[in-house]
Amino acid sequence: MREIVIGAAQLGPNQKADSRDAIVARMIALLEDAARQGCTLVVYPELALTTFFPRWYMEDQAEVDRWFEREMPGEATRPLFERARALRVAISFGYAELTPEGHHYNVSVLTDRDARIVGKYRKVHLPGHDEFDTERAFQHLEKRYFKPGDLGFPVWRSQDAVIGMCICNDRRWPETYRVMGLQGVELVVLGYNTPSVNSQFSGEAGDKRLYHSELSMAAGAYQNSTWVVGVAKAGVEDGHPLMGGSIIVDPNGFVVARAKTEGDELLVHACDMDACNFGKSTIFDFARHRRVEHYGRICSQTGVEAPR
Ligand code: CDT
Repeated sequence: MREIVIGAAQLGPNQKADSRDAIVARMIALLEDAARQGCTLVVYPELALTTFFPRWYMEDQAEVDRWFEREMPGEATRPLFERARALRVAISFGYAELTPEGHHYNVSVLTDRDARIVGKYRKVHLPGHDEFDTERAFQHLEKRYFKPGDLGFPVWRSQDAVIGMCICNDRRWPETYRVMGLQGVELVVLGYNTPSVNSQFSGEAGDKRLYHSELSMAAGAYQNSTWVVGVAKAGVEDGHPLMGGSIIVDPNGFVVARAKTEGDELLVHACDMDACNFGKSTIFDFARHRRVEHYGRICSQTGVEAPR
């Protein structure tokens, strides 16, 4: 048995006016609770340190840059890293990264139990648009503020498991999980900020949004025989509702823990990495069953080419 007790630390809303310090204090409170319950890994949402600022159209780059971190840990996040090191709990969380070269990414990091960063992931699938869209009920400007990630979907061996990360919209794409699956991933951790309604279709709300989120993560888990931990930032943020629905999914695709609220909430589950072995050696034994000679389109084509 290779067990990791994992805490999925859903965050309630972060308002525009909330300081990084106040948000980090909430993250530390969840960390302390997780440590008391025996967790050795705590997963937080995408852009955990701020409001989901891509909902706001900004033209002034200085205004944009104040949502970004230039170093990690930085001044505001150092207390989180210090507490995690003292408690010997690894953490993974998302934030906006501004590199020394001036590039902007939507990223997440994974630490070991000594609070050393062992992995960084930069979001590959950026949803939304890059100019103000008058057709939408609200904006989703990730394509304006971030570059697509340039690190692929790496995995890392930590806590005797193979761990990978992705971020929010990535969870809807089977390619995300399969690229990690091909590296033997046993645990995918991810955070998300998903509006409760579709900005382009007011008829799509609530249950349907939650269903698609869960469906995507459960399918990714089952088809790659991996644990998936998906953690929301939820609740009404700056007047805009974000859905909750944080879940922990086992390698058979079953949800073993699910958030009940849209606030700060910790889900805890003891995840046995050896539970991945059966699926990986039978129905999803990639080496025996995959037929790459028929998969060429997946890497050579983006849009649909339908017959005339
Ligand atoms: N943050 C993020 O990626 N959210 C998207 C919303 C897509 S609507 C443009 C998601 O897939 O949940």
